This record gives sequence, C-alpha cells and structure tokens, in this order.
Amino acid sequence: MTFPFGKVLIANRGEIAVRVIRACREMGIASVAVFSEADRESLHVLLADEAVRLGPPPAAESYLAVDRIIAAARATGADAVHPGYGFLAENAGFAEACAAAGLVFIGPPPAAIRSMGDKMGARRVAIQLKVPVVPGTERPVGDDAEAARIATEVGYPIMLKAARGGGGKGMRLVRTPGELPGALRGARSEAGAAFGDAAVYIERYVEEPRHIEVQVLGDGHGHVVHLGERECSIQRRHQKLIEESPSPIVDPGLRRRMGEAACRIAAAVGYVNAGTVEFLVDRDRHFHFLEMNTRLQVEHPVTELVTGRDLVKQQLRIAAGEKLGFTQDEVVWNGWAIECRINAEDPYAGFIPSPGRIVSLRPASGPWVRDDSGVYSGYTIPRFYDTLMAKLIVWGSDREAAIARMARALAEYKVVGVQTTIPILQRIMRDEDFVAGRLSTHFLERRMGVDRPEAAGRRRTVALIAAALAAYDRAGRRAPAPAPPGLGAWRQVTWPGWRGR
Ligand code: MV4
Repeated sequence: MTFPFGKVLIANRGEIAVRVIRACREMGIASVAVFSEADRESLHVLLADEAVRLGPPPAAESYLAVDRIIAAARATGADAVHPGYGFLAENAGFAEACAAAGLVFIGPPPAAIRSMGDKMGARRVAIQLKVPVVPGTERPVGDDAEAARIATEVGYPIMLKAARGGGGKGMRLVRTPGELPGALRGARSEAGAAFGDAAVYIERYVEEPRHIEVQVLGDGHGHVVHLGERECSIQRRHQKLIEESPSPIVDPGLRRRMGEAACRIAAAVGYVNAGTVEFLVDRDRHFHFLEMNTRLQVEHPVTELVTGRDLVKQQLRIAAGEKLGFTQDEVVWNGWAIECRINAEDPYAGFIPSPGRIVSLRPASGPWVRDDSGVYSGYTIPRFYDTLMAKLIVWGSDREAAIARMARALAEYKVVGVQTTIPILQRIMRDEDFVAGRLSTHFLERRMGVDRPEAAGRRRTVALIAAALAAYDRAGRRAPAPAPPGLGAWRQVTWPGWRGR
C-alpha cells in the first residue's frame, strides 16, 4: 500500500512544527508550513517544502484562524493537517472543519476531543471505569450550604475546580471551612470568565503530589497501547520545565496499573491517535486520574528515547488508517531520558519573557543528546507567542548517567542576546533532592525559591556586588585573573618564542 498522504500542512510554529516537518521528510511526505507576519524568518518556514502566510502576528489572525489555515491547505493541495500542540490542537471545531474540507486531521476524532475537554465529564468516565480519581463530587456543587456539607464529608483540605476548566484556572485550595464561601465566589467568577461556565466541583486536596502522565496510542482498529509514563513534577504555574521518563517512583507494577487505566479511559472515549492521560500520584504512590490531553505533548521526546518509537510517525500512520504495528507486549523500555525546556525567559526575574535577537547560539550536541529547536543564530524571537526556544533531551543508561549528560549538555549550550532558563536548569541538575528523585509539584518554589520576586531582586543585588568586587580585585592585581573553572575556561597557551615580537 502506498502511503495515502503526499503532503501535510502543519498548523503550528516553532520547534513542534520543525519536529513534524522532520518526520514528514523522513517518510517522503511533502510539508507545508504556515506563518504569521512575525514568523517570516522562523525555522519552520525555512525547513518546510512550502510556506503560506496566514496574516498579522496576533494568533487570532494567524495560527488560530481556522478558515485561513483550511484555505492554505486547499491552495497547496495538502491531504492532511497536523495541529502540533497549543493553538488549535484540542479544538474539536477545527478537527471538524478539516474533515468538512476533505482534509485528514492528524489527531483524535472530534467527539473524543470534546468528551475529554469537559473535565467533570472526563472524571465521570474514569469513575464509571473504576479508575481511581481523587475523592470528591461527581456533579457541580449547588449553593454555599451544600458545598459546606460536601466539603466536610470529603474532608479538608479540599480543592474547588472549574467543571469546564483545566490547566489550573478556576482552582482554589481551601484549608478550613471559614475560607469556603470566599473561595467559592472566587472560583465561580474565574471559571465563568475563563470558560463561560461558573460550575465548580469539589475534590479532596492531594498534598505534595507528583504529576505523572501516561502516553497512549490508539489506532482506528480497536487497539490501544501505552508507552509508559513521564514524570512532569518540575513545573511552575503549570508550565513544565523538566520532564523525564521513566518516573523515579514508578516500578513495573505501578506502570502496568497506570498504563492499563490510561488505555481503558482512551478506549472508552473511542480514542484514536496519540494522547496523554494525566495522574496525580500521592505520597503513598496511589495514583488518581486528573485529565486527558488529546494531543501530542511538548515532552513526547523522552518517551521516544526510552521506547525507541517515533510518536509523530505513529501519528501520521494512524491518521492514514494503518493499524498499530506492535502490541503492548512488544513495548519495551530502555534506560532513562530527561528533557529540559530552554525558554527565552529570565528565571531570576520571575521568568519574565526575554524576546529579541539571538546574537550567537551554540547548541549542545554529542553522544545521546537531542536538540529539538525552533531557533538559530541571528534569529529574532518574536514577542507574540510562547517563549519555548528549544528542548534539550538526553538519554542515559540510568538516571544518574542521564543527569550527568544533561549537566554536560547544558554547559555546552550557549545563548547570547536573550535570557534563558539554562542557569536554573543547571542548578536543578545539581540539586540534592532532584538527584535523589525527591520531586513534587512544589519542587521549584520550595527548592529554588523562584516564585518570590523579592528573592530574585535580592539575588540580583548580591550578584552585582559580587561582580563589582571581583572586577575590583582583578584590576588591583598585576597577574591576569585565573581562568574560571568549568567549560569555556580554556587557557590560552602562548609559545614562549612569541614574547617580545
Ligand atoms: C489537584 C492538586 C491537588 N489535589 N487536585 C493543577 C492543574 C489541574 N489540571 C490540576 N491541578 C492540581 N489538581 C487535587 N485534588 C494539585 C494540582 C496541581 C498540579 C497538578 C499537576 C501539575 C502541577 C500542579 C501544580 C499545582 C497544583
């Protein structure tokens, strides 16, 4: 059978568009990039076989403009559309618009996107399947009195969550009954503004949770398999910074149970293509279903490196109607993979975006190092989109080897012109708790103190004073300053015969 797609349009930008273009090229499929006015010189535009301008920089007029994207696919004769992540990736209406235009949407069926987009509905699916969820309500709560009754039943501390929510919006932690009425008001108004639905439900609060997610693949022929888990606890305000696979706390038994739960949920909603089932894992290593992401995820490469399977190629084959070419028993895991997100942000100034021109760039490379980047030396990072520049992914035979390799790769990675997350990633690779695998979603604020702007300000002042003192010290000496230790600290050796010439 010849592959049914000759040409794929990628409805995205940056590193993920580049990732999909690469898979297409290896499969002999032509690629079409789309771009906004701000992305004329972006890497995905340079690497694709063709590129179509969508409109001005704001996403609403470019990467979210369904009609323009469909028109671009039609004009170029594309057979299928890959949405990447973000933008239109979990928009059921977009998936339907593709189908209506005779284009294959490289993702799940619209009904599966919808059923998992409703977070309370997803929770009900899990409950029906006897997949563990955090104890709480199955329906939105009514008035304050009812909420108070349920909260007492569930037991404090509790969490209020938006029924239509996800990603942390409309969420409130309530530690005591006295805080409940105010928290309800806040959660409802935030949920109403963000999702157009003020309904909230109650869950028991899981202290110090780990965020662990399971990769699933479903074909359209009744097969669903999982490719194991990713540990994603190192995050700040729901933005992940580091991901790894496997998770330091997941053993083969837990992997099998979480994997089976994930596959059951996927199968129940008729899931086809790549998806991710998120769990909270508590201190006793009990897992609880949280939600399902109906897209390829940023952190998919760590799964690729430990399973040896190309997820984007799998997505293309599944969308083309092929059967999964392997069974669950054939999925094997080898070694350890870690991903670090290199963002154009200042980690010591509250992670504020640092767009601008990359004056000089030297990415890491070498054995078992993968640089999934959307940028290049001389490129100007536009201010309109997210700050992800590149993902640095390494593989090692075990966790210790992977951490050492990541530290080595981060030391090689040099970016001049914009601030990046590299310094804090380097600190985390040396952190005692991280190295020991003691992780939770509170790791960054607890261990790094990065969520306190005043601490960042103080550190900056201390750094400036130290730099001034060091400069003063150097200036006062006859001998040149000793080379600092570490990479880039090369010594210039001059042949003695040159002296005095
Ligand atoms: C929780 C929780 C603790 N207990 N639910 C945050 C995003 C949203 N999808 C679910 N989230 C949480 N739900 C209960 N019952 C803690 C979080 C949470 C979190 C979850 C995953 C990754 C990072 C997080 C950071 C803070 C809070």
